[in-house]
Amino acid sequence: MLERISQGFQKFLKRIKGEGHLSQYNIEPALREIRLALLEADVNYRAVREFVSSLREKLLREEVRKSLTPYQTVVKIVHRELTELLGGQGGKPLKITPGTNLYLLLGLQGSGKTTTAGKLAYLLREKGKVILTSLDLKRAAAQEQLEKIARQVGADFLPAPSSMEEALKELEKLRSSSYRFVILDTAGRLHVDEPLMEELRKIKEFLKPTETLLVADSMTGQDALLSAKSFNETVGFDSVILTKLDGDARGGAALSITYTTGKPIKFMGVGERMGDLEPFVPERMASRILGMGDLLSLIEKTEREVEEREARRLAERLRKQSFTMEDLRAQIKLLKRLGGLSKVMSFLPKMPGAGKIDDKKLIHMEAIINSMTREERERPEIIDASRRRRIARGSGRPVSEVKQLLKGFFQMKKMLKSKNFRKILKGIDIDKFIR
Ligand SMILES: Nc1nc2c(ncn2[C@@H]2O[C@H](COP(=O)(O)OP(=O)(O)O)[C@@H](O)[C@H]2O)c(=O)[nH]1
Ligand SMILES: [Mg+2]
Repeated sequence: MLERISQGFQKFLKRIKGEGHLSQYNIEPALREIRLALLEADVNYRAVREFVSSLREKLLREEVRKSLTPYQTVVKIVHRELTELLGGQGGKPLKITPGTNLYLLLGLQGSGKTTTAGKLAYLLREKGKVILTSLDLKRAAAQEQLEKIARQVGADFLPAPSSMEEALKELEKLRSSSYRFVILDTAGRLHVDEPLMEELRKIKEFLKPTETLLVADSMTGQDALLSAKSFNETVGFDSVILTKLDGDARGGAALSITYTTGKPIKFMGVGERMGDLEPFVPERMASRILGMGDLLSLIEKTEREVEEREARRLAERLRKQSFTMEDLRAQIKLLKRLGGLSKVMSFLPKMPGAGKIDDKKLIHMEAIINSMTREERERPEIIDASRRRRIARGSGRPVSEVKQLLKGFFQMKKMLKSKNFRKILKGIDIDKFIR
């Protein structure tokens, strides 16, 4: 991701590192590395010029020249400037209001709108009910593609009627439905074209979406910027989702789309799977570009991978109806580490009777399961009163708590056997978004 730009910054830092202190003379060749890299990566040339001159000015300030370790000061300054260019510290989250939220996706054909609609649904479904619908009324294939994606991520799908008027009326009705999120895919063209823009403008005017998001393909460089500009001027949008950052070594659009349009990047697509959409965090992206080993990202990625593996394993067990105490323990471990919002938790049934689960309670539950024998964990139905007493003693918890845990477990198992739950489970095709 953004390799070329990253190389440029690293060359810059290496040159700086070799200098005792910074001066007008030794800073120019170093800055040149950045300028070249940015231009080669298709960053808008005005953005490059402004960025480099602002950086130069800050680097040449008194305190940097006088500081004993200019290198670290420089890294800090460059990081801050890059963060600014990328949209500023913290980034901007997606706007979510109480009630039903409607998100309108715009973009050229092939930019990744339909895929992104699914990814967004996948991210949001932990927060509430999601429905996907496509206003690409002319192409039957567009409807089919989105319907398939909706099924994959476990979101609902609203097939569009054949006329735009009817479609908009249907959507208006959804406004006062129990859906928390309505995600609207639209038709795209290969190039910006007047009738399409007019249609999108009308849609936007009529529906007044909570947020209108431009989906832009980062691999298309300057074209992405140009089309973003015309979408901004004709239809207007609130924020940007950059796609295909995984595939591109240049990706200059990432660095100048905010500069060009004044609109923040909110998400980035980093692959073709439904889980491959990440919030865009400017300072983190800046760290990545500077090659400071994006520790945060790495940690998150590892967590996600462990979680996905675990999710798949648990789902398999649930399908086979062989959920045991051992699995409950795995679930508790995940809860402890990742909290209730994790992907796994979103499709596991809640433990009945457990009430509000806090960390202490989880530790106690785990202690109780740890005190069971292996056989008891596999077949908890054999746990009688004397075993309960032994387990209580072993875990240092009262017998009543052991009883409560067992009761909760059996209720959970019963729930797993229910038709309803099996239907839900069948609907989730985990392999679709876990490799
Ligand atoms: N590698 C990668 N491919 C993507 C990403 N987003 C979308 N794609 C692919 O881009 C192609 C076009 O996507 P699609 O959603 O149909 O674009 P649309 O015409 O704007 O609806 C598909 O093959 C997607 O799998 C991404 O973040 N990374
Ligand atoms: Mg599409």
